[in-house]
Amino acid sequence: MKLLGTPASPYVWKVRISFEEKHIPYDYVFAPPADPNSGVSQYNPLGKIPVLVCNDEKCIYDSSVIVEYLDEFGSTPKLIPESFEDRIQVKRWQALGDGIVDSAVLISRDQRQPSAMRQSAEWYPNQQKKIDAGLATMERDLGCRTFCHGNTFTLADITCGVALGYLDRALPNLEWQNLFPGLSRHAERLSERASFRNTLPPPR
Ligand SMILES: N[C@@H](CCC(=O)N[C@@H](CS)C(=O)NCC(=O)O)C(=O)O
Repeated sequence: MKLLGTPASPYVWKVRISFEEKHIPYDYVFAPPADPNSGVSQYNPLGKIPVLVCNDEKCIYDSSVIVEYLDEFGSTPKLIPESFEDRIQVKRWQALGDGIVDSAVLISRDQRQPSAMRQSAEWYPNQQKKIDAGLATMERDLGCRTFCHGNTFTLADITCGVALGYLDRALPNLEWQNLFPGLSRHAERLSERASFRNTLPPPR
């Protein structure tokens, strides 16, 4: 199996952590989506990374579908629980984490634009509000627990950790740690896991 992606993409990071947690071997191919020679559009009509190209040349995207695919391989640990209620809650955490990342990617991209090309003044607070409300919900739902959902590590923890790690890299001035001490402790715990350490994107 080969995974097309770049170290800067938080969605690729999420998939790479999942590969590590499942102990599944894979080839990681550096493939910037904007480079027409990267092959990304050939495998994903949407031209986005990550893309998983299986040994039978089947192509899988986006990150949530890839993780679900990987979760069927190997026995433990199960990243997405079997039971309906648990599965839905873990996927809700994923939606929250990915949603925070979506807004952070948009803001970070906009901040790198020349001022004449930047979004309007109303646009920015709207994206920021999604991040703030998303973090507040995560903080509340995590409470004092060790894992985002249930008593074991799941995809909920991966997506939460990726969102927090990505905020640190892409929007370092946000300083969310003091406002959300539970999330801050969880980010610390997650950063000590081998899967997070072995795949940590390089600093910008
Ligand atoms: N929902 C998708 C998002 C993927 C995504 O937006 N990837 C970005 C890189 S961070 C990308 O490939 N952008 C190129 C483009 O939109 O043309 C997922 O979870 O895989």
